[in-house]
Amino acid sequence: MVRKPTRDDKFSFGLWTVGWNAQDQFGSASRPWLDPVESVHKLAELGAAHVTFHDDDVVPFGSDAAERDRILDRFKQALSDTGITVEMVTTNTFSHPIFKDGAFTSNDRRVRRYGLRKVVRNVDLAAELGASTFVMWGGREGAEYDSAKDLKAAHDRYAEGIDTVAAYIKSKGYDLKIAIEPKPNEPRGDILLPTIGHAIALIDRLENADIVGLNPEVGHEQMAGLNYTQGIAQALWAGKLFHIDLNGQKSIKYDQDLVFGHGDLFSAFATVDLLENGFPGGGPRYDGPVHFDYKPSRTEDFQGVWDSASANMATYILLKERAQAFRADPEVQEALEAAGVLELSQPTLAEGETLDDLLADTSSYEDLDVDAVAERGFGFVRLNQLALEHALGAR
Ligand code: ASC
Ligand code: MN
Ligand code: MN
Ligand code: MN
Repeated sequence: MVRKPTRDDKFSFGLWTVGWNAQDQFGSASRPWLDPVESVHKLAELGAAHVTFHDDDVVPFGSDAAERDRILDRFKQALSDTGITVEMVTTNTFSHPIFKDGAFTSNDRRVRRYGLRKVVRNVDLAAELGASTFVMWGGREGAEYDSAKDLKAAHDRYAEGIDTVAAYIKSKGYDLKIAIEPKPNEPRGDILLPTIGHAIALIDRLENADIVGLNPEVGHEQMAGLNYTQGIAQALWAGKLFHIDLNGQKSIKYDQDLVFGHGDLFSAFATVDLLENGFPGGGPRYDGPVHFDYKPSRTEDFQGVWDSASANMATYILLKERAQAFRADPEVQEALEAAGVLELSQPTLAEGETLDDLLADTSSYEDLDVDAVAERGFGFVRLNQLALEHALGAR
């Protein structure tokens, strides 16, 4: 039996996830789009605490001001009726054909100016609804052909766009942070800021870097063959893990957007262990919402949609319980110790010690019995097996 989710779990869902009509490259919709109001009510019933959305998920692209107000009033009513809150808002700068060559980095300056206006308008909505994070997924910021872009100018324009929005947030005094979501490819052949590391490097060069961080998605890192836990660890270390998109992916292929844990389950265990228990030696922690960005498979009817929403939460709860048991197990603590995992927190140079001191320390080099040191077994396999047995509930 899995414990039922509560608001304290801080589970959050994109309205484009459960609401998706399951249209793909090769086939038409297998379900109708869901009314966001219905999704809010159903997610509340299932135990979620928050929802997130792209502007166009709630207000159809091209709606006039009166229609927009009417739709938003009805949406806000659903929020107040259920107690569901909006923790993150993002902008759709990828669906309409105007964005076919990107928004902030389109070669067409008219598109860049339009895209910036669309994003800024949505920042106001995010602030109005009390969101704390504003995600930017540049799905169309990229190219299929290397000759299609001046890549230096593309990075200049990307940085200009993000910095302009960040400056706007500050000028308005909004309590809002921007979180960039990397993805290596799809829908573009190659997308700019393909991984967490690329995004961190760009953020570092921004004028308003202090309010810009990351929203890494499990599957997007795994599409690049990377380790998600290691990626979010670096983001945490850099003070940049502002938000997360949890889902499932089976290796390097198209963006599968499976239920969390339905891809690489053991990697998901490591992710939850880090999110819930932090680094073994302490350090920065993630305490934001647990946000799922997945897609209920095209094979599913509405029962399947809600089953899949619940599955994300159930899997997270199970992994959290297993990860807590893992860390609490004295045998694991002993194995962590034996493996040197806790030793890594010790600075390589002692406090006050200089490199000159190290150079003068013959015990660290000249007199070191390197063969004896090389004999140490780290016991990582035993530790990993303990993790696996905890993950499987065998301990
Ligand atoms: C987002 C986001 C994604 C994409 C995708 C749209 O805002 O985080 O991964 O849009 O879900 O289908
Ligand atoms: Mn995805
Ligand atoms: Mn995402
Ligand atoms: Mn997605």
